[in-house]
Amino acid sequence: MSLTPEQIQGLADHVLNAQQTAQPIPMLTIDHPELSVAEGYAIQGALRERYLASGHRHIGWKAGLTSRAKMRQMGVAQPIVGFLTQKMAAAPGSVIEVANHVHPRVECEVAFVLSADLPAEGCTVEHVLEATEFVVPAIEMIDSRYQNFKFDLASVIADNTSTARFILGSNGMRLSDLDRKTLGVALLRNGEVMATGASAAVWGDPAASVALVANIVGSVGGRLEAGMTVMSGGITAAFAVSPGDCVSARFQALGNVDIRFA
Ligand code: OOG
Ligand code: MG
Repeated sequence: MSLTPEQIQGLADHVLNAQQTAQPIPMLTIDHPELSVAEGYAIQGALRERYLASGHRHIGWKAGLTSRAKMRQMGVAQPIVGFLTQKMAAAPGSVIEVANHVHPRVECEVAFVLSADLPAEGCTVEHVLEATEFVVPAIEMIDSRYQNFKFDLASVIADNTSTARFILGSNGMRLSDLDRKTLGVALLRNGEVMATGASAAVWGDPAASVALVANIVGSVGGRLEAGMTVMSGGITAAFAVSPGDCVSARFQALGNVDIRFA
């Protein structure tokens, strides 16, 4: 690493300030062109400490950039992980204030709820199938804190992979009752279909994406634990939202999840 521990802490404060004030900042690699993936995760870890110190509970993890649609949209072709806390969750059907965010976008995902810990190394699909209690339909509202929603790999990792809010549907289903690779989904904004997709778009199998998350998290010193929620990654591209918008993700078999914006 080329950054000092003080610089890592300083950059975590810088990103946190952008998140809290909803003011866009240039991506970190403008001032630190050598910023590495490991340093990105070190900044994300320092950011997580700040969240936990202010009353957030760490309740899960998320995959980012696990589908071609997302990689193509963002111009970054490597999967990444971020952390989720209880205060980032929004109830289905509730209202999110756009003004609290920089330039929010929505995407549809399958979320996994774990009943057992996953290995931090060598995690496979079989481990995930065994450890998954149920899956739920989900919407993630991402919000890059970087100007024009433009970033590179290290910068987006430092910004907790654009994590802002997530909405879990109430209809939990066991994986054994689903064909988890061919779940169809339509993402609607104000009744208009913005995108359609199938769950295999996520790393060939959303359970494989969860295994990937376990291994990446393990490589940076964390673990996917029993009781945690894991967002497996956006199936389609993400879409911008404005005040007044209603967004609905309608999944085959899993049902719907809706959120409103003001
Ligand atoms: C990075 C986060 C990506 C996903 O599901 O792929 C993500 C971004 O697109 O801003 O959450
Ligand atoms: Mg996502």
